[in-house]
Amino acid sequence: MNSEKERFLVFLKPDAYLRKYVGAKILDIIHRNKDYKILAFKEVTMTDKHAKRHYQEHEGKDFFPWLLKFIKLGPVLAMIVEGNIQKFRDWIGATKCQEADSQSIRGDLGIYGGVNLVHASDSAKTAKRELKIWNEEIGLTIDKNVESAIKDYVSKWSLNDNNYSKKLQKWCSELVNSKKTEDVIRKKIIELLKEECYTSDEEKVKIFTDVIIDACKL
Ligand code: 3AN
Repeated sequence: MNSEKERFLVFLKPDAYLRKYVGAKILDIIHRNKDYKILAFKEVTMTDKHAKRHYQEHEGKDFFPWLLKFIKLGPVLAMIVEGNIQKFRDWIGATKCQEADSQSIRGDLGIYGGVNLVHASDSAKTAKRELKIWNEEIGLTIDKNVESAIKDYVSKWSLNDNNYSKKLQKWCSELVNSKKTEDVIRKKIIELLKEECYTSDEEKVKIFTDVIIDACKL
């Protein structure tokens, strides 16, 4: 097996940032895994320019407007990771959560479609391109002092263990299979997200819910 150490871009997407415990859990798993070394860790709000540059290969596709709305829903947690790209990609799972292996991060903890928690460069060539973009856009670079920032983030958001992944997945599949009306499912998703996101920002929860429901319709 190819165990070559490569440097690549990983970011936890706004769904992982907003679903506080789930994001902290994923960060903790990466951080504890001896196969990977986190060389940079930065909370970033992507601008329109940055998002379009990062996802330029998808411009013009039917899901592109949705993708931009999703990725700007909130901050992302950006990292430079050292390890094996293919192994990391296998661990996060297939792009669409409902098609990902149930043991993978996206299959286990992702909600539906592209609301899939984690981005990771898909090859050494892509990694080079993405790291250049993220360095130019937000100054992402190797930082020797990442340890305490990661530990602080994980300990801050691991206090509660609200993880409603399975329930959220179930409501999305009921919507896709037209088993209940969109109104009923919207209310159920909002209730779950309010607890997972630990927020009183109702508007944010509402927009997040819209993004999830739209992902079910793509
Ligand atoms: P991956 O993140 O698995 O490498 P990409 O790079 O093909 O996937 O797509 C970038 C992001 O765009 C995905 N992570 C996902 O959020 C979204 N996406 C990709 N393909 C689709 C699709 N067919 N429908 C909805 N969203 C998609």
